[in-house]
Amino acid sequence: MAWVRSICIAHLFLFVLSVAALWPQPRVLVHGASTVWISPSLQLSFVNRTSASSSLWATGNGIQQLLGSLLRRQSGRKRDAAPDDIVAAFERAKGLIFNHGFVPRIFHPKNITFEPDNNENRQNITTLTITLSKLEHIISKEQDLIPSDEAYLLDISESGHASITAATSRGAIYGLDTFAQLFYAHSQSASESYLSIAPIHIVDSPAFEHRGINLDISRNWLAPQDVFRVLDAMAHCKLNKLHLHASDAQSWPLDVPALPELAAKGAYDPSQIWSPQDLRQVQRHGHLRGIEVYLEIDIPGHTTSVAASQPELITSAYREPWITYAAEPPAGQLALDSPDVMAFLDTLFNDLLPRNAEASSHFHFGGDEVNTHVYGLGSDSSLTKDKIRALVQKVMDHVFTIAAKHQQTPIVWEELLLEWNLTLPQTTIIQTWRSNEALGHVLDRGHRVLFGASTHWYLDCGHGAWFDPANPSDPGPDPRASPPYMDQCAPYKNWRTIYSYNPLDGLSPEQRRLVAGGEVHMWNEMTDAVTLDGMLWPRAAAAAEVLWTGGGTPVSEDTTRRLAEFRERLLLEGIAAGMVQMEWCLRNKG
Ligand code: CP6
Repeated sequence: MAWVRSICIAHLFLFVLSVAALWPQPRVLVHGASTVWISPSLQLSFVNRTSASSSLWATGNGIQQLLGSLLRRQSGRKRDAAPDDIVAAFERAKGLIFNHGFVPRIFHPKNITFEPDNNENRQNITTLTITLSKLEHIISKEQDLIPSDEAYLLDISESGHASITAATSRGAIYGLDTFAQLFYAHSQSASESYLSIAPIHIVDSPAFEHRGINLDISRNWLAPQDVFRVLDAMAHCKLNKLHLHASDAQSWPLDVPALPELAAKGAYDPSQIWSPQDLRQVQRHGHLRGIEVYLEIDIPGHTTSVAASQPELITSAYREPWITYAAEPPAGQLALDSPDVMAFLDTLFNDLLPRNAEASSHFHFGGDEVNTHVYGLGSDSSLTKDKIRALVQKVMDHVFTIAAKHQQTPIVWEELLLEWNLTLPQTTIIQTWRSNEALGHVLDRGHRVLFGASTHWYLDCGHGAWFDPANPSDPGPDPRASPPYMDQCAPYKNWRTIYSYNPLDGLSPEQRRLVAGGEVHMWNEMTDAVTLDGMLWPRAAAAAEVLWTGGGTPVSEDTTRRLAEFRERLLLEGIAAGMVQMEWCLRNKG
């Protein structure tokens, strides 16, 4: 058995009884070892000490204000009506605790009885108090944390007093998810739940404000219902941005009412189109979970699917061998010198941007893998790189003006800055992907930046299975071979690879401030609705912990155990997450 043991990370399960298994790990967690149960009729008590309701007290002079807040405290808190999103999050947390009660079946060695006796006298949590209140002073005084409107405090006493304090609904929503993760269901009675680490004091705040997944819905069809499941899982690991890569060369699944032919002809099938209502429902599902859903329309490359409805807008038809002029087949890009393209972009973005803006202040305009050879293959073979550059600049300037009109902060892929050397509005966020060095180059240019290098955070790598149409009998790339191959970033990145990515390595504190955060990438050439869950989870959760805590933490036995528990909680919700560790390792000591 020695060989099995040697490939296991899990070694010692000490302190099984008194350890919490939260994902992501809170920034500050202090706890004891007492058991507290939770009542299935748990009530929400909501207090608002921020602007709206405190204006009630702010009308009088200072003494009245002080009296007011004292009275409020003494009367055991004045109850306000909780906003819809907090009520919804509270109900979800109760559902997680009571409907999907999580019994820690395999995570502890069989010979340790860790479960409390459910017949003993109990301390019960009957009310959870959620307070909205300014938090910065508490956060920055108590801990060396970056102030954030996503911060929350969570306290549970040995006698069952439970409270969450946050500055915003989003903070409260994250606090509620942490709250739900604290409980285990009793194995004899799934509706009875407990925690065994009271008293608990948590001070939590994210290291990065942008913690995202880039989800491709173009190469293979993903339904809004599939994306709901992505959002549910994201909420549990405090990811807060879903970047929908909503168009690409192969299909155009997004209905744009101002351009009805785009999806009607560009989607794979009429049943594989997102209506405006579909998009709105996905945005709403995200909003209720503290997640901003934003769109990418990738231009000027990756646009061949536009040719299905408007062939005159696209430069090149398919030619052999594709590898000499395109990142992947079919090749084709916007005909940058055509006035029709400008008119098309006007109609497209004036339709999409206001709808995107309902849920997000960001819009992604793509800009990756623009290939000069494609232009050379078109009607005007005299287009040099310099001429193409001027045209790309002009087109991007045009769409940035539309973005400004709709108060959207543009995001673009790194090439527009690092390869094309475009002049971009200073507010533009640059998303890097080709290497981690790109991060430093972008920072040198003074732009805000997103990390997520393909060496560590590409979830699609390692399939090596989709074939080259020009060479159909090719068995596919050797995973150890180098480009040019479709599977350029092999091998597969397992969750430990994802977790060990330390994006800030080598950055100065000034540079660090311009790092907005990062995204893990789910390009879906070889992922559809059936395999999506297992491709995303638990690996995107590994990225989520890096984004929440700041990274640089080596994988330990504790990491493995916490992630294995997190995965078990996802399974209970019907999310088919992949494995973290084989059961033998989780069950055995040493
Ligand atoms: N699609 C789009 C892709 C990729 C990119 N953009 C990609 C490139 C290289 C690898 C994996 C994915 N499939 N639109 C690059 C940002 Cl190895």
